[in-house]
Amino acid sequence: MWWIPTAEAQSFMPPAATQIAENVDTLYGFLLISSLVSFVLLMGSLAYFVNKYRRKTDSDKTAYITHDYRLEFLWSFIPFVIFMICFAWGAKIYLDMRAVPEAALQIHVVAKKWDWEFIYKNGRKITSDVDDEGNKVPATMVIPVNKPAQMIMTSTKVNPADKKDRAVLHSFFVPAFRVKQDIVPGRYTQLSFTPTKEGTFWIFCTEYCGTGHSNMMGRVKVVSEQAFNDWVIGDESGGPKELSLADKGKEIYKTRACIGCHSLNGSKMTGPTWKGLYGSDRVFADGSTGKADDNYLRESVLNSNAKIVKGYQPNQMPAYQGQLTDEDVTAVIEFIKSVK
Ligand code: HEC
Ligand SMILES: [Cu+2]
Repeated sequence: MWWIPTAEAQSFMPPAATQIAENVDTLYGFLLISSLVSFVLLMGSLAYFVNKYRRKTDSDKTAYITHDYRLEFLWSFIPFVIFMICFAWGAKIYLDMRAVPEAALQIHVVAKKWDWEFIYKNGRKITSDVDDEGNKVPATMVIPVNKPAQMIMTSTKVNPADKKDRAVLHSFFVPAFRVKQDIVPGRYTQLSFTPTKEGTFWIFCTEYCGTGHSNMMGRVKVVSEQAFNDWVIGDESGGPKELSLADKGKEIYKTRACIGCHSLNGSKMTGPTWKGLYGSDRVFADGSTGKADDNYLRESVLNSNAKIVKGYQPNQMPAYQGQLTDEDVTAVIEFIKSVK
């Protein structure tokens, strides 16, 4: 819109590289301009009335006015309307931001003190590196332009075996995308966006997380769909073949006894089948209900007694808390997602 300064003109904003970013900037422009207009109107009328009603002679007397319903209504109602516009507009953008587009490219984001790790479904793990001069090369996620991407994020310990270490809060922030989401140990949080510009953009941690916080940077590289496909294929042809996340999960399914109680073909064993489990509606023994999303599955794996599926017995499934690493759990969930 002509009355909104462009991203370049608002030199304090990085270029907008998603549709959401443009919507955020438009709302920001509206807030800026409506505040400016209100400021000028308010201060202008203040100056005008100060001058108009100033005491001009010694015998001047101010009229005794207690209130004016019409004025009071107006100065409450007009700001109310402006606030409601901002609220509705902001809520709309917020909901658009939270909506997970169908068929989004899912990437697992792991935050740990003090670095980023990106894990693709095919098992490719991208970490930071050090160049010949000893400088850090930030981990760089690659995604295709104009395709929705969904981050499934969690924070883990640097070394899962270290009993003293703790995972801490982080937050994933891509200024050019205008998206930001906290990352919490012990659960998954999500964020999705559709990049509209090719280029390389910074990812910052924006939750103060300790001494290495200021150096906790990553990058997201947005490339054409063709280049992205080449990148994925190039990955599969060269180097030692990584197991995909789902295949890793399948290994765990077989080697960690899940297979003894959970079928993949829909039949009922000691535990419920995994067929079609992901995303399905669950009914629990206490009558409550829920959806089998990433966080529910995580809780079920680590502490299955937290919610008992209706028709099954508590205390059957061993607690895997401390037995499986965060990465194992993510792999198992990817495997469950693949059992349709
Ligand atoms: C000794 C049997 C047994 C083993 C071994 C077992 N489970 Fe379970 N599991 C159950 C039972 C019984 C339930 C249903 C009761 C409940 O919700 O706790 C269940 C529930 C679940 C659920 C929730 C399923 C739903 O339908 O909502 C998940 C997820 C799960 N198990 C994952 C696993 C994983 C992963 C493993 C292996 C690492 C595993 N289980 C090993 C018996 C088992
Ligand atoms: Cu951090």
